[in-house]
Amino acid sequence: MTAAQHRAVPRLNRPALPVAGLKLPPLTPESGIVHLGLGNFHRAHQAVYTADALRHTDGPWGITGVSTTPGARPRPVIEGMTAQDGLYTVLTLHRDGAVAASVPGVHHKGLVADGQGADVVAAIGADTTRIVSLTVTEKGYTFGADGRLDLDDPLVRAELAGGTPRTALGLIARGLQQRLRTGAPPVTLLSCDNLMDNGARLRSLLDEFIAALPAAEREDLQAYADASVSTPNSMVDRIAPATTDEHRALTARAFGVRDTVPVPAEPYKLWVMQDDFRAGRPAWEHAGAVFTKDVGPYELMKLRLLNGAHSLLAYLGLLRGHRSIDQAVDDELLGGVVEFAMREEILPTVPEPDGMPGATYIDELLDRFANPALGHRTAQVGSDGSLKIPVRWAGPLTESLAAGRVPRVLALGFAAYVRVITADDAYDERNLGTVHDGARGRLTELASRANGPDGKARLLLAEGGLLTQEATQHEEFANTVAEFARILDTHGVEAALRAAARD
Ligand code: CS2
Repeated sequence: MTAAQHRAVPRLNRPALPVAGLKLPPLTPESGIVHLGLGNFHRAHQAVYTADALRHTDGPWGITGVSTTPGARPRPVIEGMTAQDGLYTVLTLHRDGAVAASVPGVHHKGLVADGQGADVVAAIGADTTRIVSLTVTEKGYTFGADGRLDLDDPLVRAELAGGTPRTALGLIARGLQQRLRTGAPPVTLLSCDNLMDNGARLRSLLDEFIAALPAAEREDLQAYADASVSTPNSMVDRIAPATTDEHRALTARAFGVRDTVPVPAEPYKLWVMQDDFRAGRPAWEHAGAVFTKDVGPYELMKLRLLNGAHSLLAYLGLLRGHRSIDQAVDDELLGGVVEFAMREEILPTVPEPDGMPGATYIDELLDRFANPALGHRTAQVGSDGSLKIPVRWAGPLTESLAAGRVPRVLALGFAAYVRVITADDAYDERNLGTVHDGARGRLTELASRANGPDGKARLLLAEGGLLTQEATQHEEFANTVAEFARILDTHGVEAALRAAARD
């Protein structure tokens, strides 16, 4: 399809539906959910579960979507959705090339945190809001290297002093303040990010935010948060890569609508959460969500095996010149080494939730990673490693070392991360995409103080703030990381992978 032909296809909006099997979803009556973080993950996960739930039972569960991307325009997602009556297409991409599409149609309204902070606070504070959910990624929680609220962050400081908020914590705290003032009913804060104990984590960061407010504001708000706010833990899972022009063209070609903001996603999805909702929730169980008291085992399994292996494939894949995760896992040497790490290094540190045997989960993961239709970029998964590695690798590493095992592939993964993060070109000049990381400057500066690749890896291990003390102070582990850093530098990634596989 030429660009002119593409422009001639009707734009996705309510009047354009139904078309080619895409149905017009019913307009939900009320916006009971304010969602922070309008990225692809939310749009392919919670929005889809909510749309499915609404097909079974009515409810006031429309979503006000808040873009939390900082900075000025362009904001393609919110602008595209606004131009399309809040609609967008989810493209489910199967391994064999088959494509299915649906339009969730659950978003009522879009707001931008950076510029419309007061409106977002008003939405969170509204009587009708029952759930405030979040997919703001690890960095959206504004914690520092010690894991606590970063009181040195200029945004956090300004918001504590009364400035219009735009961070997730600031928006929520001010929204709760409004609820307290107006006597609004209780509310649930639902974190859907890849953080261990994400609900409890959100709660403690919120408590820290409230504790740092001026005395006159602090007490009542803390009492309100204690009495009227729940923060269930959840495990979320669906691979939903970044949208490309190919996805836009596919939507036009296969479904006859021009959508500037479709979301590509894999067929698999899973959502496990604690059933602790203070003011009701959509009947997500109709869409396959699992409710359980203890989400911990599911979180550990998913964060360590899926996300942990993803990060290994990303850094080692970048070094091998692979642009996407499927290419990385298809690379026999690399795929084999990562599979070994999943089965032999990570799995022994993971509890198996009921009905989810680890070995089967690994089989499924290898199949999901190998889906070539996703085109999931190694540079995308490799971005923000400074925040992801502590969640994904630190636990398995620390527990293996405590049990007397030195996980060699994870050590190689760490050396690979150091190499990627300290590279001059952030991988953009190699046509592999840019690896973004807010800590790049700090880590590169730190590395510049050491000599040689092994010295740099040792220093980043010791002082980079990425792993636990138990891991950073483990001599044999540090020696293994340094050895791999040296092999990567002198003999290349193939030799390093062979060395990791051999011993
Ligand atoms: C990925 C995740 O980008 C990343 O870091 O590991 O986004 C992953 O695709 C999701 O967690 C899958 O549920």
